[in-house]
Amino acid sequence: MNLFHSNSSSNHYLCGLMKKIAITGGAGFIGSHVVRLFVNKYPDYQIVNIDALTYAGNLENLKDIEKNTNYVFEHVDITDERKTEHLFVKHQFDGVIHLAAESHVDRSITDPLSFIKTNVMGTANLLQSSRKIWGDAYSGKRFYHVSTDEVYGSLGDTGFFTEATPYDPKSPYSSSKAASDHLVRAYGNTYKLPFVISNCSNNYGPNQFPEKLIPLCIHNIKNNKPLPIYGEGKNIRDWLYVEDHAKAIDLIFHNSENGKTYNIGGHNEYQNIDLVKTLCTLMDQKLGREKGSSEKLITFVKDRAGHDMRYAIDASKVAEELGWTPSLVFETGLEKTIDWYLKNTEWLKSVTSGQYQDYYKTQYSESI
Ligand code: NAD
Ligand code: TDX
Repeated sequence: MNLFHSNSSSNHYLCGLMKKIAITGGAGFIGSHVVRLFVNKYPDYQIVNIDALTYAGNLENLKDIEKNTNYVFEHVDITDERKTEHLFVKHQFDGVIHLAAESHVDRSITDPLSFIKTNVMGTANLLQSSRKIWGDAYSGKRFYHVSTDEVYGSLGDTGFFTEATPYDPKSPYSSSKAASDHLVRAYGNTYKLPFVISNCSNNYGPNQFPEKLIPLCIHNIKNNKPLPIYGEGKNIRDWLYVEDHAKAIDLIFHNSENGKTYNIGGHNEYQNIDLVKTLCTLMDQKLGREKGSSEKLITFVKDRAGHDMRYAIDASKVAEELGWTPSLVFETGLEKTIDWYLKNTEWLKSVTSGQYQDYYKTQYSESI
C-alpha cells in the first residue's frame, strides 16, 4: 500500500490535495536535511518544522529554504503537552516524521533525565496528539518514528543487526530511544495508530554538531587541538552520509506498509582509530599540511562508560522491499563533509562558542 506516494503527480489520491507534514527536530542535523528534501521535492505539501531549538537546533541550517511558501517553523518543545497538542489542532497534520531527540550518548551519561524527558515523554506527547486529531479516521495518516541502531545493543566481531534482533540497549540514550520505539509500537497495537519505524546507523555530513566524532575531529584538526580517542579506538561504527538517510526516510515514509520496521545502514564499518587516521590524511591534503602532521594530534583518553563495541547493520530489507541503497562511497562523503566544514567557518564558529566551550571542558578536561 502506498500511503503517501513519492511521485505526487502520478498519484490520483493526492492530486490537488495539500498534505501537511510535521517534521520534529527539523533544525537539527538529520532533521534539517529531511526538511530540505521534503520542502524542495514536494511543493504541494506543507512542511511544519517543530523544534525547541536546544543547543543542537540551529535555524541557520535551513537558511536556504526558510522563505519557501510550503515551509513553516514552530518553536515548540515536544515535552510541553499542551503546546504540542495545540499545534496538532492548529495544523491538522496528515503525517508526522519524528526526529526531535536528545541524541548524544556522552551527554546521556552525565544527564540521563533530559533524555528520558525528551525521547520518551516527548514521543508519548506526539503519539497522544496524533491520536487526538486523527481519532479513528486513520486513512492516509502516518506516524514515522526515526530511531537508531543502538537499540539493539553491541555486537562482537561478527554478525549484523537485523529487524528481528532483540532490543538490548545499553546507554541512557539508547534505552530512551528503545522506550520510544516500544511506545510507538504499543500505540500501533492498542489504538491502531498507523506507524513506521526505521533504525539507522551513525550519520555524518554537513551541519552535524561538533560534539560527535567526525565534526569534532575536523574542528580540532583545523585548530591543531588534540583528537580525543576513547579507550584504544577499536570500537566500530557503520557510517552513512546524512543525505542518504534523508532519502531512505522519504522512500519509507511514502512507500512502506504500516507497522513495518526498516534498518538503514551504510555497509561501511570502520574502527574509530582508522576513521580518524583517514580524516587526518584528508585534512592534511585539504589544509596543505605536511603528510602525517594531523595524526600527531591523536590522543587516547579515558573510555566512554559502557562503550558499545560494534554496530553493524543488515540493510537488506529496505534494499529488497523499497530499493534503497547508499549512494556515496565513504571517502567521497568524508571529502564533501570536510569541504563543507572548511567553507562554513561562521557556522562552526557560532556553534563552538559559549556553551560548547563549557561542555568541552567538562567532557574532556580530565584527559586533554
Ligand atoms: P540533533 O541532536 O542534531 O538534533 C536534534 C534536534 O531536536 C535539534 O534541532 C533539537 O533542537 C531538537 N530537539 C531536542 N529536544 C527537543 C524537544 N524537547 N522538543 C523539540 N525539539 C527538540 O540530532 P540528530 O543527530 O539530527 O538525530 C535526529 C534523530 O535521528 C534522533 O531521533 C536520533 O536519535 C536519530 N538518529 C541519529 C543518528 C545519528 O548518527 N546522528 C543515527 C540514527 C538515528
Ligand atoms: O571524542 C570522542 N571520541 C571518541 O572516541 C567522541 C565524541 C566519540 N568517540 C567514539 C565513540 C564512538 O565509538 O567515536 C564513536 C562515535 O561516537 P559519536 O560520534 O558520539 O556517535 P555514537 O556514540 O556512535 O552515536 C551516534 O550514532 C547513533 C549518534 O550520536 C546517535 O545519535 C545515533 O543514534
